[in-house]
Amino acid sequence: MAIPRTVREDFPILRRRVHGKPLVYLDSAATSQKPRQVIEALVRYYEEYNANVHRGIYAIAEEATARYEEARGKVAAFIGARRPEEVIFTRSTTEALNLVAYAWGLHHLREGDEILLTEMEHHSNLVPWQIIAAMRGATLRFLPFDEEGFLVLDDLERVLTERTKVVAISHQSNVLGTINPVAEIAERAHAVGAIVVVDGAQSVPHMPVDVKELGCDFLAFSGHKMCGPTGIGALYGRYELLEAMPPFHGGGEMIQLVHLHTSTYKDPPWKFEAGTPNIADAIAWGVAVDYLSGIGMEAIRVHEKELVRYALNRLQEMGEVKVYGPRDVERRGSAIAFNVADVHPHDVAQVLDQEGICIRAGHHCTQPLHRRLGVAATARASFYLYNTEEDIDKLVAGLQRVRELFSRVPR
Ligand code: C6P
Repeated sequence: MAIPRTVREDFPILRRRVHGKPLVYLDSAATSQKPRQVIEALVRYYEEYNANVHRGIYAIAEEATARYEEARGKVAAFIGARRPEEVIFTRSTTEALNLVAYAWGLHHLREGDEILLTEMEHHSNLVPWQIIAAMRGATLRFLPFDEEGFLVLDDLERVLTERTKVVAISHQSNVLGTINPVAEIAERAHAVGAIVVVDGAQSVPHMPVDVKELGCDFLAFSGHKMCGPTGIGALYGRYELLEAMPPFHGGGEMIQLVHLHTSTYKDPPWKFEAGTPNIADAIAWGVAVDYLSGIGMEAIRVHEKELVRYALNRLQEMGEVKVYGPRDVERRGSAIAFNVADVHPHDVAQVLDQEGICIRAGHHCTQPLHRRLGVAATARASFYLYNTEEDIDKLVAGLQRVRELFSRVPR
């Protein structure tokens, strides 16, 4: 394995037992576990320098401000942004995508304009665009995916036109695991004058991501999926675009001058960070970024590819397990959605839970994707740097147990 087993010692929760069994955490696509370093950074902030940022002129407030802005710099460098000011702290990927949809979309989209999405989008990269499209009289169009779970790029000719103003796509599907060719799509989108919004919720935590290489205009991602705390995420935006955008939320901290009828605003990114931000979590996210960088994103990607290869083989050996999404580990990430014969995924998850194994079951906030697959729900196992082949062996043993239990049910 590319990452030593000892990395698990950094994650206190992995010592837990559930239902008397050691915890096997296979739901990192929903949220990752947190290393001790990140947990300690949260405690340190509250114990040593808890103060509001950009306001106080006393020592601990200055310390909090410096650490908060330092975290912005770390996150910006992590995704290859040209400057820290291109990173806006948000609550999550969801809030980041809503920020672009409202602040950019509401002001640039006109009747007859088109927004191009894919059929594999998470609701976070679909519903905000539905809302804005309805408000502006714009139309949504969709790039389909094929039987293997790859986007049908040949269809770009048909769906990407002079009317397309936004192309919003996920970098990596949270269900199929597919890694989409964002750079290629971005080039085609820019050629027709569209902006490119990338949902990086599932890619940024798992592989090296560089916004310059992707060629995107916006990138949304969440701290909690990459060893950071919940409640913190970011929107990367090209600085010129951020400068031209109106604010998303109004309030304290985002203004320069306020009169009774009008106000002027700060420069990006502060123009988009109204009110007291999520200070502790931003700082701890910076520590998470240091942690991941210390291990190396390339090493994490290699580790996950090995796990996925192993898991796909083991699941295939089982028979009666249908895996959705590509088999080629070079073109997919580490979320594996599957179904076990006709056993409902909730039953699968419940049986696994009794073995201390956490997976997710349901539609994973991708109802249109599941409709396209022709199933109401799937079970999903997802891996991260702390998972091992032994975890996958336990998953497979748990699934054998599912089969034993449900083969007794008369059909
Ligand atoms: N997917 C999953 O279990 P938030 O919740 O805002 O941090 O992230 C939203 C989001 C956006 N895009 C993609 C591709 C995602 O996978 C997610 C979150 C979790 O798959 C929770 S539904």
